[in-house]
Amino acid sequence: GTALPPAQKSSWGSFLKSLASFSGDLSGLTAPSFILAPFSLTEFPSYWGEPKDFFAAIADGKTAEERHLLVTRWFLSTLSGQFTRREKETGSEKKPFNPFLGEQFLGSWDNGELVLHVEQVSHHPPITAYHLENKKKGIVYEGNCAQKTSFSARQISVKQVGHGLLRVKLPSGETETYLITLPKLKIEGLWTGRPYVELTETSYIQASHGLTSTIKYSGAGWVSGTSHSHSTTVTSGAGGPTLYTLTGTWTGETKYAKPSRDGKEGQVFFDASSDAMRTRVDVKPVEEQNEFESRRAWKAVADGIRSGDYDSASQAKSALENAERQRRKDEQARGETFQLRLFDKRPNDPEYKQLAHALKFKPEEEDSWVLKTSAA
Ligand code: 0T9
Repeated sequence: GTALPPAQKSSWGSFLKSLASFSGDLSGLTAPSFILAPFSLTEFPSYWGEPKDFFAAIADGKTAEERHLLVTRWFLSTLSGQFTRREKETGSEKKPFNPFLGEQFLGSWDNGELVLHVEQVSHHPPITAYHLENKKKGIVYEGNCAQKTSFSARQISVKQVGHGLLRVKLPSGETETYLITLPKLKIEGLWTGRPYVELTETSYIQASHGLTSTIKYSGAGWVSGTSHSHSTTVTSGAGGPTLYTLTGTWTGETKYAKPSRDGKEGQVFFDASSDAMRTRVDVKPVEEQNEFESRRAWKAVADGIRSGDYDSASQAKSALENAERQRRKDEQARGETFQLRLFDKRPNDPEYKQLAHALKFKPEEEDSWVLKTSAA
């Protein structure tokens, strides 16, 4: 990374110092202005929909095994957008807005063939719920995510708390479900003022038909020595015999390695390097959005950041946050609690628990959020 301009060096230095005393929730952190992104965390679930053709193709798999490989391909193909987009576009990871309770992000692809609903379902701790649906193909991906952050000497470690459930409606009328767990991430490059994300440890895809994908992440300085690497195995059940091994990088090529049940060793499984495989979400112009939609609610803050007018950005941000605090106070005074508009909480989700149980490593959280039928 290149050196920071002198004007930013001291603010970055004191920012790093303030990080050391933080743990748990980075969302409330005040970051130097040059590291601020002009958009909210509620926009991030759109990365799941960007490889829209891979998402749609899941329904074309003729067997459970084919569909499992297609779900795995789609999952891996979202990672490059999720974790390298900001760095690619601006030279470093950026700090997004901390969404307000009930904030929405609504979008679509291909004139409504693929539709995304996002709602901030909790503010403390921040939890985002999303629902991505291709009705024609009978595919729904619904999930939630939160982050637990810890700071060590050289890096920030972020544990993604949450999970997704992908459902495919088969021609037989049956529904196949895939539990998707989320990787841990490290934010590196802090000392040079150019933070970027690397993924670590393991995430899983557990299907109701019994197949399991185990995705092991590694980066530069690890065994493979290449950043953004992964090695993925498809086994029949967690710990069962390996049917496929897929290796490569999630920003470039992934190939079938040995074993490969269908004899495709050496062939390309998918290639993430082309931007053409990921399509940006369509969002209504701000003037046509409802008052809870992210880009409308945050417009003044985003405009300030984009134009470099950080004073007006920070004023607009305070105004928004004060109004939110006042709303909560008013609700409390009336003896009300905030009602979600798009999602219903499903505490202790039995479907999630059943699939999570099939994994040796059992994720902790068990709540899901389900899109209200009135919103779908
Ligand atoms: C869900 C994703 C998540 C959100 C972001 C950690 C992070 C907020 C959460 C996990 C998406 O599906 C995938 C991608 C990137 C994650 C972000 C990377 C990041 O740095 C931020 C945190 C909160 C910060 O902004 C810290 C400030 C940092 C830019 C410099 C120290």
